[in-house]
Amino acid sequence: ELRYPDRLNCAAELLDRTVEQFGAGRPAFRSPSGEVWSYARLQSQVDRIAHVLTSDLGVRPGNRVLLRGPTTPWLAACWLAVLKAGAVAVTVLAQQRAAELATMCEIARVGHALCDVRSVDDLAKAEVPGLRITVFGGEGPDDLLRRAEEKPERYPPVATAADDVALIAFTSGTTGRPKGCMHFHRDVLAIADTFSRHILKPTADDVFAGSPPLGFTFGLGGLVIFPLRVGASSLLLEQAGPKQLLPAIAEHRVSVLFTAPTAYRAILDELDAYDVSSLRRCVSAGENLPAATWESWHERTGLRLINGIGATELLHIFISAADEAIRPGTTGLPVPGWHARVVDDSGHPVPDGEPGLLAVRGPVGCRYLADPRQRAYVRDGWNITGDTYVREPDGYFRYVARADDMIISAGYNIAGPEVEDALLRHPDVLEAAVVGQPDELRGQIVVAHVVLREGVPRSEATVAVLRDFVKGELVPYKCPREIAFPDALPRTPTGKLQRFRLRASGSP
Ligand code: 3SK
Repeated sequence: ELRYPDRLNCAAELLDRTVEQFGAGRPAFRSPSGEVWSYARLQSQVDRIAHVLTSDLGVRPGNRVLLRGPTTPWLAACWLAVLKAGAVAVTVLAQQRAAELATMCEIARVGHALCDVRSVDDLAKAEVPGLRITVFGGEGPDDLLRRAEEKPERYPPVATAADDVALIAFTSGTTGRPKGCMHFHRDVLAIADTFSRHILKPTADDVFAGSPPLGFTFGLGGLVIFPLRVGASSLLLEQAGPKQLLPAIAEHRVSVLFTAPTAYRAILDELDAYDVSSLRRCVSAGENLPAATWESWHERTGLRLINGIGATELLHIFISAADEAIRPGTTGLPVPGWHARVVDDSGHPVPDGEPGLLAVRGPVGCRYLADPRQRAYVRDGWNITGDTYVREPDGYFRYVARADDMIISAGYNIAGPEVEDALLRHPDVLEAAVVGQPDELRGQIVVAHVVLREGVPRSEATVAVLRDFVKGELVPYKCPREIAFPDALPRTPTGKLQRFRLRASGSP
């Protein structure tokens, strides 16, 4: 069981405690330009920003401060400064637009915002009553960083309680009004002391990098919290699409990589042109990892992809596996410190081998801010994540589908991800999404939306080839009746597939 002192400031632990333990001279953040921030530089920048917050801007412990901008050391420094000052960091994505930002500010009752100058337009357009926006990275005399230069180098952290709220992270899932999830100071350390410590097992020599932004807790954990907890360094990439990741890995000798299954698949094509021999841990989360992608990655790199399921509600990953315990086609086992089971609609465990709802409990729990959906998410102390899973007799958890994404066709239950995995085994397929479409006769029919590799014709002949291929992999009733060939699949800014958009788009 994890034990933390009653008084705990997680930013002070991640920074000051790490410096005490590993020294101030080691690299903390790197940027693609080659700039390196040592822990000493990070510490003084964070402390100076904390002074600006409290003495110039009047931020008080418990105040909510919105953070917005591309992934840079400055954004990470602002996040640490807000927490050190005892305030609450409200993290949002740089892609979120004025209307969404206004809703989130209203839900979280945000009074201050620290915003990269390049992301300020939409925030200003949101016209949030009473919001005080402070820009960083600009030329103006009031720029946060200019003010910080004049402040003392040391800031004594506010002695927050371990269960004071440290951050509010928003999830909109794949649809609906955003929900603000509150997480405590102790939760921030708990994700490092469970998933990272037991699955990643990082050392101070590791170099972390990846694509999820810091406004998504997958990225916040993987690119800031986990490396700082062990005195390692993190390469913060503003542009982190498949095209930027490979050269960055090669140039900066990245050893721990965080990205989504589709990115692993996309970078496979370019892999031969780069030296990725520095990689030792590759984490896939945010979406289901198809076994076909795991196998191709293993074949080409010799590395065993670490699959994981996480949730903004629970801050980070709670089921996963490491090294030889990894079993392709499954997510893994509850991370040490976490418990998981599969239950029916009334919360009773279902037998192993049968599908049901995933229920988890552990050191972090879901706490929606003023939202009645809390009652549906937390039942009898278990967090119901909304995923359908099977627990195998040996205790491994296998993903089936999002609970509301199961396809029921002519009385058969069909999981879209299983059909997607079959499609992805075909060499012409880059991405696949399989959904149910209403049908008078069968209730629903299986429809596949397939992004083809460059040069493959979008023809009836390709439809026939893919249908035949799936019939060779799965029982025929799972074979898509219809196949569409879009240019790309609709995704949320965090990379999650928006199946509801595909369902709404109708038959191809
Ligand atoms: O939402 C997710 O899928 C997720 C995955 C890993 C870590 C954190 C999150 C929120």
